[in-house]
Amino acid sequence: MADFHIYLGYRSVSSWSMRGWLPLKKAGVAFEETLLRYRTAEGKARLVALSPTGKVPLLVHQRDGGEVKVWDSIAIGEYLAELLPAARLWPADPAARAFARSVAAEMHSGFAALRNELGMALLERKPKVVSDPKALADIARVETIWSEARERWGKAGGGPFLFGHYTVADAMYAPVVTRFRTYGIKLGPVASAYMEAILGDPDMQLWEANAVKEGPPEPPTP
Ligand SMILES: N[C@@H](CCC(=O)N[C@@H](CS)C(=O)NCC(=O)O)C(=O)O
Repeated sequence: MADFHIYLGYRSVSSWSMRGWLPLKKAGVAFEETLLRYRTAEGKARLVALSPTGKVPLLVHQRDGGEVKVWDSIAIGEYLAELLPAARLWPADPAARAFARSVAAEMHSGFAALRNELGMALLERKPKVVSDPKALADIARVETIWSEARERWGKAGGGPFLFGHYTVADAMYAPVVTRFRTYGIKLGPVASAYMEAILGDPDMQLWEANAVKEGPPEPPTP
């Protein structure tokens, strides 16, 4: 049995599950995963019994004879970065790391208009003209973040991600990349190249393949 176990929701719509799973996959440790269909009474009851918030993702780590639970996507990234420094889940440079943590937190706590306007629908393609000014401002802010990180650190870092190699910040923005693809949001060349890198990442492709196998989620409960 692996020491790590992650509980996830529907891969096609649960952006927070993706944000918890990606750092775990990137950490390179063995883990088990369980999908909880939280829109069914049985799935929700299991989730409530397991997680203090009744939400996914939830990471459970068997450690020192006990069990550590981490029940929030950004906390999962932080926990793994601390436990497994060789995985380099944050940039090594303090200025880059401060930027990475800030933009990860910004995604975790903000972008409400973007979330409302461009709901996560991983396997769908439904181009949309966005006219809501707040959503447009959110899209512009995301593009600024991606471009600034790529220009200041990513390009010099030798990889295609925000800080070169893959970090928790990339995991936080990965669902946004899929939303922009779903709704046909067009960005400039730096941000577009970043989107291609995220979508072409083998771990993202595995997530998508599993989303297809998993079948569609039940409709949300009113
Ligand atoms: N702040 C949390 C958000 C978690 C969250 O909202 N998860 C949703 C799925 S994307 C959930 O578990 N929903 C189940 C429910 O509300 O019943 C995180 O970063 O992990």
